[in-house]
Formats: sequence, C-alpha cells, structure tokens
Amino acid sequence: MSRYELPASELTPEEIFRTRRTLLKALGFIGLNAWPLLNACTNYAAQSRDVRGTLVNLKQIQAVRNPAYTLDRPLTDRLEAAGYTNFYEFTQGKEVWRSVDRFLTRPWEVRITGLVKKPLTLSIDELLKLFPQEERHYRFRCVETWAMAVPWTGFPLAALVKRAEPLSSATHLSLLSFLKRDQAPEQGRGRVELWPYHEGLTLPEAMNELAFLATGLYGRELPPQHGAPLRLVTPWKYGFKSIKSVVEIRFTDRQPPTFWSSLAPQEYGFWANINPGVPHPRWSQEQETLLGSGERRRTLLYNGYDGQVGHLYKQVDTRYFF
Ligand SMILES: Nc1nc2c(c(=O)[nH]1)N[C@H]1C(S)=C(S)[C@@H](COP(=O)(O)O)O[C@H]1N2
Ligand SMILES: [Mo]
Repeated sequence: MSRYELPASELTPEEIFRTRRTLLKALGFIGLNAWPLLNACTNYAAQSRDVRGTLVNLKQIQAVRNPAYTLDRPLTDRLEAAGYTNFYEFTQGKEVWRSVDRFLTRPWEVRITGLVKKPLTLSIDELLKLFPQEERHYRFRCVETWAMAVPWTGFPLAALVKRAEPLSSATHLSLLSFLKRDQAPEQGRGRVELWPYHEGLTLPEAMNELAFLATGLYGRELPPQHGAPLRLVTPWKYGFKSIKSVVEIRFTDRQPPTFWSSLAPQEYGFWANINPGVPHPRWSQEQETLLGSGERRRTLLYNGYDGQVGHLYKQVDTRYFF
C-alpha cells in the first residue's frame, strides 16, 4: 500500500515537529539569534489562524452566471469547501489551508505546447482578459466519496483548445501542475519522480462543453488550497482528474500518464468517470457524503451529467477501463 493511502490521522504531524524545533531554538537550545524567535512566532500565528484567513484579499471576478447548469442540491458552504481540500503537494491531510503560506500563485504563466499550430504562453492576467469569465454551478465528487456543489468562475477549456489550433495528429491533452519543492513540501518526499502532478483528457473530452478551466469560485479568485490561480474542473469525473494550479497544457498523439494511475494502477485508471456501479477496489461508490451538511446521497452515473457526456463512452467498457 502506498503512503498516500494512509488516513491523515495516522501520519506524523510534521508541523508539530517543526514548531517544537523552532521553539527549542527560540529558547536558546540551538544557537542564539533573533531568527528562531521570529520563526516560532510566525508558526504560532499560522497554526492559530482560521480557515477564513485564506479567503480574505481574494479579488472579485466579474462573471455572468450560465443558467444551463443547475443543481439538485444546495451549494456547499464556502468555508466548509475551503477547509477540506485535497492537494498532495502540500499535505496528505485535508487541512491544506494550514500549509499553503509559502505558495506563490502570482506571477503565473501557463504554456500551451505540443501538437498545436499556435503554441502560447499566457500569464494568468492575460487568460482572464482573453476569455470571458462565466459562473457555473457544478456538482463535484471525490473518489473518496465526499462531494460538494460549488459556483466556479472561469471559461470552457474548449475555448483555449480552439485558440491553440490543435494539429490533426493531436488526440489527447496532458495537463501539468507546478514543481516548486521550496514551496510545496511533499514534492521533496517519497516518490519524488512522480511530481509534478499530471492528468490527461482525450481531445473530445477537452472539447466537451462541461470541461472547464476555473479561475475562481464563489465570485472570487481561487484561494491557494483550491488550486490557484487556474485549475481544471471535469465534474463527470472523480475529483483527482480536476488538476490544480496548472502550468502547462500539452497536446499529444497518445494517452498521457496520470499521477494516480502511476501511483496505484490497480485502483485508479485514466478515465476516472464517476460510476456508482463500479466499486473502488476497497470501497463502494454507490453513495456520497456532502461536505458541510453531511447529507448522504446516491451517486449518479457521470455525476448526473450523462446527458452531456454519455455519448463519449459508448465504446468504452468502464468496468475494465475505469
Ligand atoms: N495539483 C493537484 N491537483 C489536484 C490534487 C492534488 O493533490 N494536486 N488533488 C485532486 C483531488 S484528489 C481532488 S478530490 C480535487 C479536490 O479539489 P478541491 O480540494 O478544490 O475540492 O483536486 C484534485 N486536483
Ligand atoms: Mo479526490
């Protein structure tokens, strides 16, 4: 079993260790200067800070609500969503917001590379200017069975694909996240060769109306723990497909490797389509628990987006190609 599968409660709390060390330093056990004391103070501030602290100073994003996407459940409370996230670059626990203080998300550039007529490098501000921002209310379902419903702001991935003009040989997109070991502690530990986090889509999936590049949620730019400044959202697929903090979108002529299928191929595949009829090897996928309210719901095929994406998978037997 890989170390990524351990529940957060069984892990050594690295932060506690670090604080103790700086405290010892501050008390003069290890050398004598002003830095340790300063460190101890900032560590203390970081630990006693509330999740709300990560949501202040986020710029508003002007976006028109797209009424085509309506929900069958209430929106998740903003704080509940921000307080319970997956971002393995920073921690294997859910309180990612405690570990993102050093993560710099501006300036930020996104490269469009590979089999395209127009390779592009765009800053996040250029992306925001180039593509009209809209708001979409989407369901979201993690493979671990928690679920949420949030108002994303951003633009369709298809708009970016069209702008890049893929060559006729392009069949897939490979999406890459950042590599910053100094800012993301987990990138320096364990199977370091797997970083940066990477995901993939077929070209028809990327062109599907649902595939979305989010620059914000709840009307403001993304907080770091949700994948600032730009992340993918594919609401018919398990959450791990929705790669955060994207720096490169590469067009290729083959199915790209993905982070989780490289880490645990018997448990996670390329497709990652939400399907209550296909259990995870270690648990059922029939039900989900909504963040915040704790309400239990039956999980829907393709997370309820069968109408939009079902036609893509008529040829794929997802019992075997999960
Ligand atoms: N770069 C990166 N992207 C990532 C992850 C990650 O660890 N690193 N985790 C994924 C998983 S498992 C899920 S469920 C979603 C969670 O999105 P949220 O935390 O914004 O709700 O992000 C996905 N994108
Ligand atoms: Mo997930």
